[in-house]
Amino acid sequence: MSMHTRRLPSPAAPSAADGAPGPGAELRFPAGFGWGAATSAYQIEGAAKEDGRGESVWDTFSRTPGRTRNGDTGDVAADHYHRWADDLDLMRDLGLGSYRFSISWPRIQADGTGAPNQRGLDFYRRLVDGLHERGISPMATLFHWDLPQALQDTGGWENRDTAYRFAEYAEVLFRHLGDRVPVWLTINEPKTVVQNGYLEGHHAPGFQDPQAAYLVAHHLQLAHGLAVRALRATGAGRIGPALNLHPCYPADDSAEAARAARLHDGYENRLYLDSILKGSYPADVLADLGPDSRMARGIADGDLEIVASPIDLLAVQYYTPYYVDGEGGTVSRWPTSQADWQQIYPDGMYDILTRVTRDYGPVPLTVTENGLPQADVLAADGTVDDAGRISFLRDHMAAAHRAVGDGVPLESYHVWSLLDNFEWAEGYEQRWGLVYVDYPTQRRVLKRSAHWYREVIRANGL
Ligand code: GCO
Repeated sequence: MSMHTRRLPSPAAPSAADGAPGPGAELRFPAGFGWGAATSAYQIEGAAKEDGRGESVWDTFSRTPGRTRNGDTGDVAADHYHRWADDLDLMRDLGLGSYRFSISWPRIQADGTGAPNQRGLDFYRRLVDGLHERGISPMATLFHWDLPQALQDTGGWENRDTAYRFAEYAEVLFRHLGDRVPVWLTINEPKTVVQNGYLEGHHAPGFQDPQAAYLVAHHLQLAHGLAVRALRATGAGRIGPALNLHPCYPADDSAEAARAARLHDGYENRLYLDSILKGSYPADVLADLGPDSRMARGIADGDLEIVASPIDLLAVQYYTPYYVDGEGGTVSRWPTSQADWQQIYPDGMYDILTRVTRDYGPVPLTVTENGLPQADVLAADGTVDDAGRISFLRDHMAAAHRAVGDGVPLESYHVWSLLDNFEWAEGYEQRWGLVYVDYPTQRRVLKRSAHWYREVIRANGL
């Protein structure tokens, strides 16, 4: 998600304290609230060439010189494909109630079509069974960016056909795992594929083509809707999209900044929310793209009804707000994390959750990602002291709690991420995990934040 921002002086201290617990205070979450952690297949599994797995666009991209930091790839990653049982034990020890993971499409269909690969299905069957054995509820994402390369070779998400291939792949999974996966998420962050993959080009497939980008935005949402329909046809579980949402604030009091922030919100949020929850793309974004855009020409009759197929829940991923100036540029107002695109602003969590409920009605919400990267260090005494992550999580959880108190139907919260992992173009330098991964040995070490999170889960609050 890297953004080019310039920095404004902070007008005031971050208002994380609003709603955060004072000394001795307790913020309890509703009974049954789900505490979880999230990962994705390419970022943790490794085993890139095993058991019939095909190539994905991320294999191609990360193996292309100059595309990722230090030339890092997901070939080995956190070796979760081999260490899954130990990783599940760690999750149980933390007390997780929910585990959000993604399924690698090229493990299920090496070329993205046709008969499924039994060994790929077996891996996820073992994983899901292992979760149930440990009392952890599986939440499976169908697509977290690892498109089979063979489908990219026929146009990838620019090709409308890919949406139909996705629905077939989804149906394979619903048939094989539908009896034991209660919650499915369709497409992870369609916007990031659009912006990073097709506008800025620093994610796979690495293009800089605005016309293609918004056609891709439509096809990803068509794919989402087709998968929702496939689930209804085959029966089991709940389903929804996973959207990264960003509150967009005017950077100053001018009318120009207000207007620009509104359009920015259209591209960041309403382009995905209005379509899925209201059945129409936002008029301001469509007007801005123009009537002859590839996207506008790519919307067939009936598509929006498919996109807006009723969902059971909406997964929200929150990392950062945007401040938009009168020229439509973004400016930075709060301290950033190790990721220069991430401004630390916990109130943004409250704002985005309450806004979704206010504007789109009481659709059940789950936070499926929230977290921050640090250059965590394994100390000689075997500990990893990530105090910054603890305050980040505490402040964001407090903001989510405040939203629940104001009527937001939030049912669960997942930290990004369970494990340190392959952070896309940033390779392994940024560590996002609750659990430290010592890559040379693949040893896992619970960071201080993991011990802290275990107590949050036990208390069901802060
Ligand atoms: C995303 C993805 C994750 C990232 C995380 C940190 O939001 O980019 O869903 O795969 O690793 O968000 O950037």
